[in-house]
Amino acid sequence: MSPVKRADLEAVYARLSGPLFRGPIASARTVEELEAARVEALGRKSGLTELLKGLKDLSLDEKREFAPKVQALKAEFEALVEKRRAELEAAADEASLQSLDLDLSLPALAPARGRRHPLAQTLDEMAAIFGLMGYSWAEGPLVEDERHNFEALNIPEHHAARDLQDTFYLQDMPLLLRTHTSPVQIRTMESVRPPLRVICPGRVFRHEAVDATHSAVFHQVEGLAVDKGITFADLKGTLQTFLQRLFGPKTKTRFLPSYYPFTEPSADVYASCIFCSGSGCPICKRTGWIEIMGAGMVHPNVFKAVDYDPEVWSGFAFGIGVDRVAMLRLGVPDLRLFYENDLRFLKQFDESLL
Ligand code: 2NM
Repeated sequence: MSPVKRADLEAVYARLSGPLFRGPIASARTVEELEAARVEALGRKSGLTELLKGLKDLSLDEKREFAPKVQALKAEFEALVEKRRAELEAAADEASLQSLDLDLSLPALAPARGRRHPLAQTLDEMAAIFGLMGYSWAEGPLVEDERHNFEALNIPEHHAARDLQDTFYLQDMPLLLRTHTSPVQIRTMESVRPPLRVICPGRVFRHEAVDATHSAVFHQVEGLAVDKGITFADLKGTLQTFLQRLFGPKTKTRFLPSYYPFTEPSADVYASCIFCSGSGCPICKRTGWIEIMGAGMVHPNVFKAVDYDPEVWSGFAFGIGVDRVAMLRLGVPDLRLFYENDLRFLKQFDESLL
């Protein structure tokens, strides 16, 4: 390696370490300008690359002296480029924020929170009470056949309930929209052997004129308990416990004789008025009592239809209208409000209300 060569390298180094390349990097006003300055200082055709290549022609001692200086210069250039790049990007971010006119000190908008529909809340609470009493939850199809909706329930062919006036039939098909959730109890008995305790919550359909207290679509929680030796006393105790948990421990209950084709004997079940505690008010029509549910001992014909021996097994069943209970508990005067789904209405029912 000649001294001339070394003198050349020294000259290049001196030129490079001056302001010639540092200046354009530090004062670049755009990312594009910065990139051009970087190529000048560090690119393949730059003096620095020439220097790095020239190192191999130096003697070992010269290399030891010179190489670290060149490497340091390269590192310094690279650091300068990165520093300027960060400055330009920060300035660009700031400028775009300014142009968006954002106030980052404003509190964030709370995310919109949904809630259970008031009918679903009411249904869930009833189901939970039976859940604690050991009942399981069963669901079934909304479109049923006549056997599960009527025949197996001891509702004969010419019964009024089967009339087109009351039931939605599917066109040209032997199918209908279930008029109660009892077909789910029939399906349960067809598939499991007793003993059993089950509730069947869900949507049901009746061909009815709609008004403040009637809807063609409404909801039921029906229930069924079958075992050896179940009596009407079990029915009374279970439903009294249920109503006291639903309406409060001071609630009194009353059972009046009634008629359903699928139960014998049958009863309508009343709770003492939750508004006047029984002293008489417009809600209970001055009677002090509000009719809440129907119930009874399962008719032997129902057991025969599902191949349970009525000489061995007995049971009680009951049906509650969810919509009416929701109206009473939430103070809603018109059933249609539950089905219009106006958010201004629905928003009033926090899930903690019940
Ligand atoms: C009611 C009233 C009385 C009832 C009976 C049955 C079944 F399937 F076990 F026979 N399910 N639901 C029943 C009994 C329903 O609703 C007012």
